[in-house]
Amino acid sequence: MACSKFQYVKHFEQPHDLLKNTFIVVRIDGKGFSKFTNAHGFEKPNDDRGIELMNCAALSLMKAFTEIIIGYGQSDEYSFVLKKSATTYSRREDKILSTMVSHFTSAYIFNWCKFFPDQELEYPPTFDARIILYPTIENLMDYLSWRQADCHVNNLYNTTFWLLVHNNSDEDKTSQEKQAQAHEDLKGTFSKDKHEIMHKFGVNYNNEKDIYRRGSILVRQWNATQLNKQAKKEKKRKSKEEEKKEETKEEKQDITTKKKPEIIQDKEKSVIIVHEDLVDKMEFYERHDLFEKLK
Ligand SMILES: Nc1nc2c(ncn2[C@@H]2O[C@H](COP(=O)(O)OP(=O)(O)OP(=O)(O)O)[C@@H](O)[C@H]2O)c(=O)[nH]1
Ligand SMILES: [Mg+2]
Repeated sequence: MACSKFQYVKHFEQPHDLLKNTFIVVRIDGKGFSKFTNAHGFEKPNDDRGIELMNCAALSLMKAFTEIIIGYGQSDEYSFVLKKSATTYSRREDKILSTMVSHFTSAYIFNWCKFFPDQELEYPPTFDARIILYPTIENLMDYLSWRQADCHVNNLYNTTFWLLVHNNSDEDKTSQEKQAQAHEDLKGTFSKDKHEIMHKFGVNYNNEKDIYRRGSILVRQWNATQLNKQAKKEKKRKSKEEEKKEETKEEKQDITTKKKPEIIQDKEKSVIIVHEDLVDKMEFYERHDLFEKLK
């Protein structure tokens, strides 16, 4: 009786289901990381420990959520792409968003001491998150291109900026003043000007590490069951093609004696990390079989 009196409040909850047949992108971003990275002595402009910790947290998330096919990370942000047919939490927005950002944050904190053994966490880092739905693969590819182009632009700026600051030998200037000077020097400069400035200091931007220039891409691998399914599908497709061509007896023979797909050890949760160029690069998606995996 007492319980039923209160039950009506449940109806105030408004769960929202994400539109079917769309790619779900979850983007997580560090809150106030300009302050957080300063407070924890991160190297400027890129701290390998910080980048590896972000990648470790992302990997942990991708191991927990097997419908995430791609992760893309740079600076203090990570995007995760779920396949179009994903059914994680029945596509409930609040569950997906809150659980993923919570998992990422706790993995970041849980693994902190592995990457920063000499630096205590001064206060708990926080991440925000949003969900964006993309209806077409082209939209999704443009989204990832946009994030990687952002990484490139920011890294080009930051690399030049810190080179100017670190090479400013004016002893009367404080670090703050040197930074203000570098900002001033870079105002209105184009990409080619920044390359020239770097060149003056003997730095060739193209030799900077790929992980800095392009960020990190985590790509899910096929598991054994999927691989075998793929191989069968491919075999079927090929034999259909052959039928159409009215192949010769010899060709038929070749197909029927073709080796059975190899049984590969189950690597259900395996993910690889690459630092490739994906801006407008169809071949990136083809090389990693992403058109199939993202279906
Ligand atoms: N030194 C250093 N700083 C980093 C590194 N990666 C990220 N950051 C800092 O993190 C910031 C990320 O940018 P934003 O997300 O726009 O800034 P934010 O302070 O986190 O602000 P909000 O996201 O709006 O809360 C950069 O501007 C840097 O200050 C790194 O490897 N080294
Ligand atoms: Mg941030």
